[in-house]
Amino acid sequence: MSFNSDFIWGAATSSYQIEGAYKEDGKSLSIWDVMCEKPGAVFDSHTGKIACDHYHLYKEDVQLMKDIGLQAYRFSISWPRIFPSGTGKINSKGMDFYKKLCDNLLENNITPFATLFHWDLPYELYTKGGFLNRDSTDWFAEYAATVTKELGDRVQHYFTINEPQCIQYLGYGSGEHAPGLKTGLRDLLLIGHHLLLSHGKAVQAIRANGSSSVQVGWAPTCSGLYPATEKAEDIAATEMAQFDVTTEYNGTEFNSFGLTYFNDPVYLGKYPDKMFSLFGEYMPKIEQEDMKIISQKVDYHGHNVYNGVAIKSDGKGGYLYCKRDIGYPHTAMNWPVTPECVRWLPKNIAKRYGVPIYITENGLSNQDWVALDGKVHDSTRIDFLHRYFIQMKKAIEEGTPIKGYFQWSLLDNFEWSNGYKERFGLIYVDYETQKRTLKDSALWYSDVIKSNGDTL
Ligand code: GCO
Repeated sequence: MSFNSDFIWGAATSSYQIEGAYKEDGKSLSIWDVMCEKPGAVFDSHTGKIACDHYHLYKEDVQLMKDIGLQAYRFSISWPRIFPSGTGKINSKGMDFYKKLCDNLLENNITPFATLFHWDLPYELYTKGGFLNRDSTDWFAEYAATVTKELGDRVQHYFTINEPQCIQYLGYGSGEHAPGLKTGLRDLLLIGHHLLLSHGKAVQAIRANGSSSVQVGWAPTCSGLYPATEKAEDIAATEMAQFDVTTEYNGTEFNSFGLTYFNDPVYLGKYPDKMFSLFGEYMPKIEQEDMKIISQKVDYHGHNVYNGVAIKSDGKGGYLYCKRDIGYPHTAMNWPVTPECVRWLPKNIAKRYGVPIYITENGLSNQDWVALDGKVHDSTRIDFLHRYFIQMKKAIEEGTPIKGYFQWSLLDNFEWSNGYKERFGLIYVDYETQKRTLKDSALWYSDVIKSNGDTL
């Protein structure tokens, strides 16, 4: 068995990272617009004011997607374009942009997958407490209801929230992301709970307001653990590690990057028991209906996965994280290249939660430039994707229900605190001229799509 005939090959982006037009047509500022003004917050003081100017160039970008042969496109909607004040009066001009984008995608046979929230919270809502405020769950539900009603039949696939882990920890723990705060454990756990509740309320809102066949899930991330060998004890140790809750991650005191902390509530209707034993009195107050709302049935699970760590058994019924080899392969952003994560993580997700899965992000930052012949020869990206696709194919052959794959990213774009330093795109963007060039990897991906993976 290979990829199913209905397997979906796509690419992904997010609003703040590509759109630009930061205060056009009634859009208000998001927390990222404000973060970019903070000295030292973003590499070389880059901002998303113009980014890839996708707001104006979206038709050209859709044509490029068509040239590559993408079957689906995952993009996100900018909340401050729709609701400049965060709630209340809709800004129709902002909404029109997404209607036109979706119409254009559909005319070109590209299925839109819309993410409602990829981190660009309206600044005005931040001043009201953002996700620290329980009201945020209702603000988000109102926004979700409005967008799905407005987009109607155009969009059948939604993701509520992208990477709650990063919103919570990078935004409010390490402060590396907007709003750039360093709060304590109690606040982090409270934000986590409000993100979960926001997701649940948005699922309800989408079902109540979207088209009759609308489908919805969310798109978290986590490290994808894989066994050091295929010995049964290492496979069992990997599962144990993947499902575990720990306090520490990369030297932090709080690990929001595990799988089960954010996903057990959504799929099993409860936090892992270990959350209570580890964090006890710091856990948020859980109101009576909360877990029921959080665990609304979803249609699929989206997962952003880039890398992971090899795990082995400690020989005593526990697990050990393996040290990386000296000189291990890593990307321009220093992320390790670990293709096995796209085989084992989805397998373990499906095992624990029994849900169909979309890989909603995967890819790498590479040192790309336009060569003397005018092309972009990103052979490293081709090799990276090839290795990851082989592992994804293995997972599917083993029966893991992966329904589609979205490469991150369609375009080189604004990589948060790294600004434009990192290039993740299948398409090279010259930020001075906004000229786009299909990289070699885009052409290679195009062949993979055409053959539905048979060329791998
Ligand atoms: C994330 C975000 C993307 C990033 C990408 C590369 O995973 O952090 O969803 O916006 O750009 O992952 O870091």
